[in-house]
This record gives sequence, C-alpha cells and structure tokens, in this order.
Amino acid sequence: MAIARTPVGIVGGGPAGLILCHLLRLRGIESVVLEARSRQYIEQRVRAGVLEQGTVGLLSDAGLGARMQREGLQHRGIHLRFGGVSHPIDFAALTGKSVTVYGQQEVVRDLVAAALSAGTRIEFEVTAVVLDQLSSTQPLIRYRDQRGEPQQLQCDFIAGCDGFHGICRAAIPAAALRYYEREYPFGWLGILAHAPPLADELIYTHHERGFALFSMRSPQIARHYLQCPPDENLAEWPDERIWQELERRLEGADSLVLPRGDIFQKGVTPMRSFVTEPMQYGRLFLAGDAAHIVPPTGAKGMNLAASDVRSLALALAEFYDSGSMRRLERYSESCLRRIWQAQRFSWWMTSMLHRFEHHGEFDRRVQLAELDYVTGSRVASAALAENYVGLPYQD
Ligand code: RFL
Ligand code: PHB
Repeated sequence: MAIARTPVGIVGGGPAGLILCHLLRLRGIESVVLEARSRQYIEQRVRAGVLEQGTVGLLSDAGLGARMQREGLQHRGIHLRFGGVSHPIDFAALTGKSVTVYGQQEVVRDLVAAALSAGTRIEFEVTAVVLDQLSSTQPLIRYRDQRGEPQQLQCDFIAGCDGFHGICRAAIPAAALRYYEREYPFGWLGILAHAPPLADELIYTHHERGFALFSMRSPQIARHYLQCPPDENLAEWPDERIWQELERRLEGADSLVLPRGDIFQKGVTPMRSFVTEPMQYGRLFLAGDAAHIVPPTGAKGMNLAASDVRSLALALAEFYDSGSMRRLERYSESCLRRIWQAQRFSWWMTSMLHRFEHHGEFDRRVQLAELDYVTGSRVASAALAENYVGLPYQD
C-alpha cells in the first residue's frame, strides 16, 4: 500500500473543500483533496446560486474574481410577493450591500481550474474512504484511488468537507457529538430553463397553493422552484404542469407574464435544518454541509461553507506560523455563532413563506401579517436585508 504525507487532508471537493484548499495554498500550506465523484460531475452539479457580498469578497481577494465579476449578476434586492402583489426589499438602500447570482458549479469550476493549474493534487473518484487515529497528531485517511488501488494519506489535520451524506461526521464517536435537527414537511422542485428571468430581482412568493421562487442564472437561463411534497415523483411533473403551476402561484393584479422556455434540468430537494456540535473531534475539523444544513430559502448553504473554511484556513495558518492551537481550538465555537444566526434566518424565511398543511386560518393570517410587517416597516425590512446579504465575519 502506498503511503503519502500531506499537512492537510481534505475529504470532499465541493465548495468547502476546494475553497479551503485554495486559501491554504495562498498561505503556503499544502493539501490534498479527495473527491468521490468525477471532475465532470462536480462541475455540472446544479445547486446554489446566491453569493453574499462577503463570499464574493473572499473569493475575489483570493484571486478567483475574474469570471465571477464578468458573468455574475449583481442584485440590489429581492421581492417578496403575497396576495398577488410584489414588494421590493432594497438591500442596497437598507444596508449598502448587495448579493451576486453566480452558480455554485461555476464557483467549483473556477476553483478546480485554479487548483490544477497550481499543481495541487485533487484525486477524483476515490472510494472506500476511512478515517483513523483522529485523536493522534498524525491522523490517517485510507481510501482507494481511481484505479481501485489502496492508498493511505498521513496528515497533520483532516478537514471533513464531504457534505451531509459524507463519512467524516460519521467517523466521530456518537457520544462526542450532539445534533439539532428540524425536517420540513415539504421540498422544492427546481428547474433550469432556457428562458429569460421573470424580473430583474428574485421573487419569493407566498401563495395558498404553496411557495414559489423565481430566480435565474443568466439573462438567458431561468431557475425556478415550487414547493412540493418532500418525496415528490418528478415523473408526475411534465414541463407543461410545471409552467402552469408556476403561473398560478404568480397570479396577481399586475398580471406578470412568466417567460417560458425549454426545461433542461429538474430536481427535488427535501428541506431540513441540521447542526452538529461541536464541529471538531481531535484533529478532524468539519466544515460546510458535513456539519450543518439549512433550508435553501435564505440562500445560506454555500455561504456558510465559505465562512467555515475561511475560519479554518485562518486557524491552520496560525498553527503553521506559530505552532499555536489557540485558534483551532476556538474554530467550532466561532463558526457555530454564525451558523446559528443563518439557521434562525433560514428557518424564519421558510416559516414565513411556505404553506404548512397543519396551519389553520389563524396561522395563515399571522403569516400574512408577518409579510405585511416585513415589507411595510423599514426596520423589519432592514433586518431581513442585513441577514440576506450576510452578517459580518466576526474574526
Ligand atoms: P457539498 O457541495 O455537498 O460537497 C461535498 C463533496 O464531498 C464529496 N463526497 C466525498 N468525497 C470523498 N469521500 C467521500 N466519502 C465523500 N462523500 C461525499 C461530494 O461528492 C461533494 O463533492 O458540500 P459543501 O462543500 O459543504 O457545500 C455546501 C453547498 O453545496 C450547499 O450548502 C449549497 O448548495 C446549499 N444551497 C444553497 N446555498 C447557498 O449559499 N445559496 C443558495 O442559493 C443555495 N441554494 C442549495 C440551494 C442547495 C440546494 N440543494 C440541491 C441541496 C439550492 C438547492 C436546490
Ligand atoms: C437559486 O437561484 O438557486 C436560489 C436562489 C435563492 C434561494 C435559493 C436558491 O434562496
């Protein structure tokens, strides 16, 4: 069996793992990324779309801004729609900040290109990944490489960036962790279509038939979502039914017309809130979806992955500069504060905008009163805006 060594072994080549690898390289710290899927697969996986201003700044400062500045769409706000009327929330006026729509797979593409051109090792299509000796100063990753050959990677630290279904969180003894979880009784059916976006800004729609979100990826590509049962069968959603349902949830006095086009991607995402505490065990540090999940209503998932690994890179840099573990020991605590803020915001947006089957008429009226307040009060709009554009980094 081949045995290799690296300062930081990174399990998972999603946004968390790849951004971490990039930030470490900028500080002269080598790492190896092990990814279960192929390069083509991760570069085409359709997921998040909204980057907070802080995430854009982090990526730009790390030299990854060129294509994002060119192709990303800067948004100065969103619309909340209910009772058939759209209400603008103007982030720029309320906070002086904006967000950028730039697909997660584009961020991943930029990161893979940067890593490979710098000669960083990303191993794709690894299997049978197992972590060992996590409490020692030289933890191990065992795995099989693309050819099925057994390999062993000895590290100073392991970053568990392998998403919600990965193996890293599960490698920690159950007694050492605590989970906090909420499942929602619905999911989102998402589509990509060759069609112009509905409007300049994203429209989050509360409707008695269920939530809908009208988003975009470019001036030619629309991204829309419909609230649906969590286990919805896509076969029951031919394109015509999707367009009709989107149109019904858009009905209103302003008679907005939804541009249609060829649907080229469809998927159903269940919704959950989930937090692991702490995000560390011995020399294993969890980051991104491996440690927490938010429902997509607040557009926080990829941004949290970026802020986790920003903290982890700073803490690892302090270790390699000075030998001090001080910042690494505080990693979990400092991330969790921001994570719980994002959890609260995502849960709140989800609760305010979706249809809940168990709701009676009273609950529905309260939901509408909340939407009325949020869109009618400058203070309440500003609180939404401040969270959506992203709370400031604490360190
Ligand atoms: P990822 O992206 O899941 O990456 C984990 C990587 O690890 C690999 N892997 C393994 N590799 C090696 N060995 C193993 N045993 C492995 N097991 C798994 C996987 O193949 C994968 O490449 O986690 P990461 O890096 O933490 O990034 C998190 C984000 O992907 C996620 O939070 C966002 O996509 C969530 N999200 C959104 N976030 C936002 O910030 N803004 C949004 O607008 C937004 N919209 C969304 C979303 C997620 C969605 N879905 C489908 C879940 C919209 C949707 C519909
Ligand atoms: C998206 O465009 O994919 C998107 C936008 C906003 C969200 C979630 C997803 O809250």
